[in-house]
Formats: sequence, C-alpha cells, structure tokens
Amino acid sequence: MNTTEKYLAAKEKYASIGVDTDAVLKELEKVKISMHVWQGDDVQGFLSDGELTGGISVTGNHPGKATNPTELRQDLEKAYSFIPGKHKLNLHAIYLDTDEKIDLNEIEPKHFEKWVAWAKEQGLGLDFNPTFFSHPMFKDGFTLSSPEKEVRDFWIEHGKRSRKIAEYFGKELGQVCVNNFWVPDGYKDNPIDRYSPRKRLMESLDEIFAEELDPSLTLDAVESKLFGLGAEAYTVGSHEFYMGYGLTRQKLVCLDAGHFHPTEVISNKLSSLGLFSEGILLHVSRPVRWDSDHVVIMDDELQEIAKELVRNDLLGKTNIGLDFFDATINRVAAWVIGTRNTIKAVLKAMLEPTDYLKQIELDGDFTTRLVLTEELKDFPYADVWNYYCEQQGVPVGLDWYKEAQQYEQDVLLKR
Ligand code: RNT
Ligand code: ZN
Repeated sequence: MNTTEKYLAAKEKYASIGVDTDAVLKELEKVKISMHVWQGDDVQGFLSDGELTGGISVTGNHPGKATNPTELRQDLEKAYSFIPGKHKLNLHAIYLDTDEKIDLNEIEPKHFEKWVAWAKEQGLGLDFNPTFFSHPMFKDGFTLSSPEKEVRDFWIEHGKRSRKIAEYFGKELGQVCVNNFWVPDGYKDNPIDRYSPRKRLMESLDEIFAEELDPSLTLDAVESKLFGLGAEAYTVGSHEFYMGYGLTRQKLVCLDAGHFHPTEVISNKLSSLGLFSEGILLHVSRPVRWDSDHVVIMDDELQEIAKELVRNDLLGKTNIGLDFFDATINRVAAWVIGTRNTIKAVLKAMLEPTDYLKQIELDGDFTTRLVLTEELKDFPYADVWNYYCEQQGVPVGLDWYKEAQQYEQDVLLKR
C-alpha cells in the first residue's frame, strides 16, 4: 500500500470513532511552531565570540555548526524543508546581522533587516527575545534586578529596544511577533533578601513595558525559572513571580518544560493559565534530571501538553515555541526531530474523539475512559502523519534523514 492508500484505511478507522481525519489535517495546517534559532549554533549568536553565560549550558562539539548568518539561514532552510506546514523562526537579540559594531543597548530594527527579508522570502513569521546573558553587563549574576542602577539601566534600554524590533517584525511580516523576556538573575547560595531583587525586577520590567505597543504587531511574554547553573538557591524570576507579573500586566506567561522541579509538569498548568492569562507561550523542551534542554522526543509529557492544548481548546491563545540545544548531534537533525515531534503530538491529540471522551467522563464511566484512551494508542496516527507530510510536500518517514545526511557530507563537514 502506498501512503495515500494507508491514509484511506486509517481515515476509515478513525471515522469509526467519530474522528474526521480530513478536517483534522486542515486544523493542523494552522498550527505554527516557533523554531528557535539557537539550536543552530549552540546559543552563540553573532554579537561576540565570548562564552555562554546566564546559567545555561550546551555540551558537545558535533562538527559543522553555523558560524555566520548566511550559514545559519542555509541550515534553517534545510531544516524547514523537512517540516510540514508554515512556521515561525524565534530569534534572539545576539543573532543580529550587521557589519556595525554595536552593543545590546544600541540594537535597532535595521540590524535585523536581513532576517526580515529572508523570512519574507521563506514565508516565515518571526518571534524575538532580548538577550540577558553572555555579556559583561551580566554582573555578579544579575541584570534587570541588579542592585546597581547602571546595570539595570543598561538592560532596561536593551529590553525597550527589543520591543521596537519585535514591533518591526510584526509590521513587516503581517503576523504578531512574540517577544519573550527571560533573565537569569539569581544567587548561588541562600540569600538573606529574596524580596528586594524581585521588587527591582518588577520595576525594571514596568519601565521596559511602559510604552503601549499594538498587540496585533507584538506581544510580550515573561519566562520563569526554578534555578540555573550558579543560581541554584534562588532565581529572581520564579514561577510565582511571573504568574503575578503576567496576570497583572496582561503579558503572556511563558512556560518552559525544563524550568520546574523534576517531577513537576507544565501540561497540568495549561488549563489554569487558560482561565486566567492573556495568552500562553510555551518553550517545549526536555529536561533530563535537570534543565538540560535535550531535543524534544515523543514522550508522555509532550503528548500530554498537546492533549491539554487540544482538549481545552487552547491552541488559539497559545504560542508554541521550542527551546533545546544539543551539540552532540547533527544540529539540523535536532531541529527536525524536535519540530516534527511537536507537530505530530498535536496531530495525535487532534485525532482523539474529544467530545465523546469528555461525555463519558461526565457520565462517570471511568472504565470506558481508560479502555478507550489505551486503545487509541494503537490507532494508525502515523499513517495520517505520513500522508500529511506527503500532502505538504516534505519527505515521508525516514526519507528526510537521508537528505540530512547528504547535507552533512556536502555542506556541514566542509565548514
Ligand atoms: C533559559 C531559558 C531561555 C533560553 C533561551 C536561549 O533557561 O529557557 O528560554 O533557553 O533564551
Ligand atoms: Zn526557555
């Protein structure tokens, strides 16, 4: 049987439980994933060749990493050519593309013009992040919550400028640019004063966000964290901090799957945020024992995240971004694996007979709930996925990997 014949058989099987696969694929097409540029070069960027700081870390030295914007875009094009659907690229301020020597408190839209031109040509949307790390003004572990005014002011200026760039992206590309704020600020050891740094962070953010920007062009998001390397005891921007901040300032709350206690999951938080938050940003990642940012695989939590979005009808208010960086494997493959898995997980969730499952739960029929959800695991979702890939003109099954290996031989290993 070819891909279409397999799809037709799967379609019949899903129809028997009341799921219309054609309609599902139409819905799936609308789901945009924001692929993070920083998997392409181990969070290096082009502002400096200094070390990665801010309590995050990339391990591995797989050959072939992109060392300039042209190479990075070439790698991104390769990755997107293996991913069904039209998506977004998530840039960080350190990925500016300019010959000018400028610092983070001087960046302007013009320093990102080449990215915009490329995104237009590729039919991609753009998201953005100010970069509060890998810089000498990340002083003694602090940025926006630093006790030194000079340090805070530097980063406040950076934050303000990042919003102008996000606004410019939104205008140019005709789709909203999510601008995500994450700061690494914290203490290695137990602090005496947990309150004042949080107050300073709140005030710095308020200054950055003082100017109202058109929400159809850009939306600000705030990302919390439990700990970082060197900030093990105390992170200023904790989950509670940003729940409070985001909800009172109408900001998107960003949940990164790796930023919680090892057994704490973000899937169980989505329904609550759905009730109270202006919008949600996800950093889909995979923590292995700690915030290790492994490539996203089809594990239970990924599927649970996707189910929560679909079952609670939250896809409309959720921006799905990815956040991982693995330098031990082919970086293009890392992007493709993580992004394809995320889309595939959304598809799997859409292939559930959601209304029926909700009804049997309301009826108190927990046996049928368990029987069905277990049986669904064996349904032929992969045949629907393969057909979707074919329909979208991207390689089916393992075919992409052959091409990716060829690209490694022809391009990456020659760098
Ligand atoms: C760090 C945060 C943050 C970064 C990127 C590079 O713990 O997850 O999102 O990964 O900004
Ligand atoms: Zn993140």
